[in-house]
Amino acid sequence: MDQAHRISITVCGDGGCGKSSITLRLVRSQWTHEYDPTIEDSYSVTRTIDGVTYSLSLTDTAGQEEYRGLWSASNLGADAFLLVYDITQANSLQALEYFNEMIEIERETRLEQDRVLPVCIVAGNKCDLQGMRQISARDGLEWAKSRGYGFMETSAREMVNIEETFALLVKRVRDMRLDYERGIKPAVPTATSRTLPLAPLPATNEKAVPPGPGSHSPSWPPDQPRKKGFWSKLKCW
Ligand SMILES: Nc1nc2c(ncn2[C@@H]2O[C@H](COP(=O)(O)OP(=O)(O)O)[C@@H](O)[C@H]2O)c(=O)[nH]1
Ligand SMILES: [Mg+2]
Repeated sequence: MDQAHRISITVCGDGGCGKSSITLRLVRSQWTHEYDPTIEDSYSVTRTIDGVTYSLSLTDTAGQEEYRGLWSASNLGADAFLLVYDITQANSLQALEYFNEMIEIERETRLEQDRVLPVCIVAGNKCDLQGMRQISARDGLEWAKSRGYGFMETSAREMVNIEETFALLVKRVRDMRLDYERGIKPAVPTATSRTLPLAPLPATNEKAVPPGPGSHSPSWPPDQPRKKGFWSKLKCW
């Protein structure tokens, strides 16, 4: 397979957010409860997106603070980063700042060297744990959007948006490379340079907007129990 169809992805985020679970779900469809948080591992998997087969190499990093020193230059050299946080841990979105700072330095370096810039997608994981939610989808989306990154809520446990997240990532890398070949070089990624939302985000608990006049939404009020499949309808930014 030629280089154009190879994509390297670094999965990062705080310890316990579900990096290994997400990675293993994609690679092996496997769900187990505990993975050794100290282990950094790499995997290869192929996916066909829009008729083109890509070889993805994923690095599942060891996210806990004491192991961050193990982050190698090769992790930062990735074509794309999946920044994972845990929607049930209030500080886990903030923890992405650490990784984002490294990625921004990397972006500066690539700009200076006239290389293709990295693509970043943010994943708010554990969206099956609605009752324990600490970070609203809106806050996650805002964090991502303000940096020009894509956004998804995922559940490795329920296998929600796992394939979709990686498909989005592959498409953005593909588009970024095409732009680069055509001489289109964004100085900094901006929210407006990215794709528009595919669908409105579902009403989150605190900021639901009532339907407009004449609308008879059967799902109003938003607090009523949600039907199974709700999260599988959650679209990306
Ligand atoms: N409920 C739920 N638990 C999850 C999910 N993803 C991971 N976990 C659990 O969260 C813990 C940490 O997951 P792990 O993948 O080891 O996180 P890592 O340290 O980021 O690699 C484990 O107990 C997983 O079973 C998810 O989507 N939903
Ligand atoms: Mg892990």
